[in-house]
Order: sequence, then structure tokens, then C-alpha cells
Amino acid sequence: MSMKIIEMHLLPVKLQLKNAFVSNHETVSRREVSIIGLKNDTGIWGYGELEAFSTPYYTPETQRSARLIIKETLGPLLKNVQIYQPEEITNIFSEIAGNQMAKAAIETAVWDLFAKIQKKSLAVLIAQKIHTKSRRNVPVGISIGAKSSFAELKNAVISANYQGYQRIKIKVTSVEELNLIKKILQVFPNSTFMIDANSSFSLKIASKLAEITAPNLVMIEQPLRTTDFVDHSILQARITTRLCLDENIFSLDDVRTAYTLKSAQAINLKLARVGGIANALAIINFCWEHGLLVWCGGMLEAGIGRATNLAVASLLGLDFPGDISASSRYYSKDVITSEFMLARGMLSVPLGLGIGVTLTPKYQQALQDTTSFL
Ligand code: OSB
Ligand code: MG
Repeated sequence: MSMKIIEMHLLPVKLQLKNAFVSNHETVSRREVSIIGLKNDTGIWGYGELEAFSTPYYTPETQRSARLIIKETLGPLLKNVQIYQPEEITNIFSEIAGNQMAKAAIETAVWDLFAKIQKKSLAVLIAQKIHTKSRRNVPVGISIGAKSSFAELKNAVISANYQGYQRIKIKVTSVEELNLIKKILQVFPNSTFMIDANSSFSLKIASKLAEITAPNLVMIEQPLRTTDFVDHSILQARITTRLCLDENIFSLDDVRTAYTLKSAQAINLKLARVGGIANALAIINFCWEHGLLVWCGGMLEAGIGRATNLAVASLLGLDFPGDISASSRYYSKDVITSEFMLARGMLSVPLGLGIGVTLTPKYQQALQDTTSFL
């Protein structure tokens, strides 16, 4: 079964976060994403989400820059192209440098389309590609924004535990906050923690980071500068806790660099940041073959992006709980008709075709009402 894409639509949406999310890069209170809708030559729609932020702190791409690249550069590359497999998109886009999030928005939508025409869920299609199975229920964790007081942080941890999250990630932006987390690790010996510094530290505090080791601390994510592999490698050699890279990883080449230099022992994999599903699968394969712990990250996705992430996170073998929390944690009004709900610390993968979720009538209409740019 092959297809052509005959229409491409792009709809920017702004969603209000229930609680502002604080990291070293920025404080996000309003999340802007864009929904991409592709119509194929048999009238079937596939959906993707553009995950760049409004500002270029976490990655160089922004919503506006990525929409421009999608409309002017990437979209036209698929005009009148007969597509036989979703992986072909990555090859077609490979002549364009960077712009991973713009690429991923289209690429993930094409995967949704292929799953739909093959009459299966995206989770099953992805699992078949990588010769494993898809789990129906996926254990998940939560990422708690940086907190400056111990009481606030403790309450957030109690709430996460009460809800059943299987792993708690805490953002840190300073050494003071790191000291608060050190206490938290002692107060909750039975919870599994990780720390995400979002590039807020330098080798100057290597000894502080070495001290924070605890049996319930499984990894420290991106302590040092984005794009640095060398200092991460020096730090990893000095501390016993696993390092995990996030901001550094845009491609399989970056993962190979991290592996070869021993810059980290774990990889936070974000589909959007690595240019989509085909690249994500190549990274997963590499990590599995080389003993790197790989797990599915998140970046405050709306419903379409969350469903796409969950399809990947459902892979048997990708077992470490990802940053894919329940819908209720993020937005009071999402873009889809259903909610992802937490049950026994797990989200269940939708059973429908493709991503298995549906845009609300309002967003579907608004998307269809935009002019196709293909
Ligand atoms: O560093 O993993 C990160 C959110 C936005 C940008 C970067 C990150 C995050 C998170 C939140 O940690 C994960 C989530 O979506 O729940
Ligand atoms: Mg991170």
C-alpha cells in the first residue's frame, strides 16, 4: 500500500498550563504547539504535533521558525511523491540540515497515516518495525518543575506518589535547590527519583554532584552545557550516579558520540528533538545493542503529541517509566476528545487506528479551514 499526500494543514494553538512549569531554560505557563494535518489521496487524515517552544531556549527551533520551514521547505519536498513506507520521509528530509522538530511534526503525521491505512494502531506498527511487542499499559513517571522551598517540593512529591507515578523527576536550577533534593531523597526512601538540571551546572560543582548519590536516585539528566560531550564525560568518570543526556541529543550520531566518549549511561529520547519516529527507532536499537538506558522523554505535549509518544513508549523493552504524565497534569482544555488517565501508575495505549485519539470538532474544523500549503 502506498500513498501520496495531497493536502497539508498547519494550525497554531495556545494552551494554558494548569501550573507554570519552571526549568533552568524558562518558565512555561502558556504552551504554544501547532497541529499538523495531512490528507492522503484516499481522503484519510494523519496528525502530528509541532513541539518547538515559542522561544529558542531549550532548542534553537521555535514555533514560528519551524512553521516557516514546514511550509516553505519540508512540505514541498513531499509534493507529488509516492510514499511506500513511513521511513522514506526521513531520507527525503535528510538533505535539509537540522530543523528536527519541524521534520518530526510531518514525519509523525505520516506514520499515523500509514498505521491507519494498514488498519492498526501506531503502537503496533512501531513495534513491528523494531521486532518487539507493544504493551497495552505503559508505566509512567512525572517531571516536577523546579521548586525553591522544601515545603513546596515535598508537597509535589507527596502528590506524585499519591497519584501513583512510578518515578519522579525533579528539576533543579541551582545548588540551593540541589540541597533541597538531597533531603527529599532521604525523606522518601521508597520512591524512585531522578534530577534534571537542564544545563544549569558546570564542572566547578562536580564534587557537589558526586556527593548527591543515593540508592533511590537513578540518574542525573543534562547537568552541563547543551552540546558539550567532553565535560559530561569527565563528570561521568567522577560520579557513581548515571548521567542522562537530553538537550545534547539531536541524532543517532549524538548518541554514538555520547557512547564513545562515555558522556552518559542513559538517553532521554524525544521524538521531536531527534526528527521523528524513524530516527527514534534507530537510536533505540543502538542503545539496546550497546547497553545504554534509553527512555521516552516529554516536553509538555498536547494530546496529539502525547498519543504519539505513548505509542513509542509502549515498546516492550523501553521499560524505564517515561515523562508521559496524565492529561490532567497539564491542560484543562486539550486538543483531543479523550484524556490519558493514570491507573496503577500506568497510561493505557488507545486501541483505535493510528495514534488512536481524535481532535475535538472545534480543532478539526479550524485545521480543515486553514488553506493547504502543499
Ligand atoms: O528537560 O525533559 C525536559 C519539558 C519541557 C522541556 C524540557 C523538558 C521538559 C520536562 C517535562 O521535563 C516532561 C513532561 O512533558 O512532562
Ligand atoms: Mg530534560
